[in-house]
Amino acid sequence: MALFSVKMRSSKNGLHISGAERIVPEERVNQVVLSLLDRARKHSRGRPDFISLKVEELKEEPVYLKALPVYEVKGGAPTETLLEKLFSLSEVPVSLGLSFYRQLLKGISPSGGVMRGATIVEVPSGRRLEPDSERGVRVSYIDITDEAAEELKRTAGNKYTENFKEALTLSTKVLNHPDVLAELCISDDPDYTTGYLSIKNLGYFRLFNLKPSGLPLGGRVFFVRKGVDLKELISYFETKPVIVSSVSNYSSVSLEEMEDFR
Ligand code: PML
Repeated sequence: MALFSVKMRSSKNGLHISGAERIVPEERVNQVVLSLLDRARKHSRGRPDFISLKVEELKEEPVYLKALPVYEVKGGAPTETLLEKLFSLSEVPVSLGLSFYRQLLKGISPSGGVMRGATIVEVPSGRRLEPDSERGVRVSYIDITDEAAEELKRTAGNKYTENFKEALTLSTKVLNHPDVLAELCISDDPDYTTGYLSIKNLGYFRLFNLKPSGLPLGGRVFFVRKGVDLKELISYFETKPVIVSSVSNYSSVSLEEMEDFR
């Protein structure tokens, strides 16, 4: 059965308000278009004066993936201490990881603001590889099945948010690329202080106070292996359809328990 990508983005006075996408069978396209339209019009960031809806038949079969395992990082220690420990479990040098964490909090675009897409960082050199550092690289053609989303809601309980579902879907696609070692994400929504670090072969680590409340800065950093085929990597992020069709565990981990991941 033919599958369709449905994408929505909205803005006001040229400034981005919201965006979302789905991949659905033909018979659900009308319903999904209406629900994305509804979502665009009721966004907490304000009433848009521009909404774009794009419907497109997929030209290739999607890859079906199991979501990354999720670990809620228990608080107690300073955020940088938690990140230091997590980066030490990855192939990203701790000093490089922390330096990009600080850059995200300061505004990582050349003009000192938020990038629309992600930064790509070569490990271990720290060289930025994204062709346009103001725009960054977008990850597109992603969705999660209703069944997997329901299961995620059940396992995450009161820690579930739509932002979390969408971020886990995106990160599952990103980490599935063999040359991606880790992804660091801080929301640019001033009120959303939960972010994550996903680590190759380990999972998605949720950190609850990754930035101070009220800060309108953030973004995503993809840490990649030296020698990566950049053209192929960007094409994978931007064009390969991926559907998350099942979920893994949702559990919590303390600073001390992180040692068990070694
Ligand atoms: C975003 O705003 O796009 C990032 C959302 C990060 C979600 C983190 C989480 O709740 O696990």
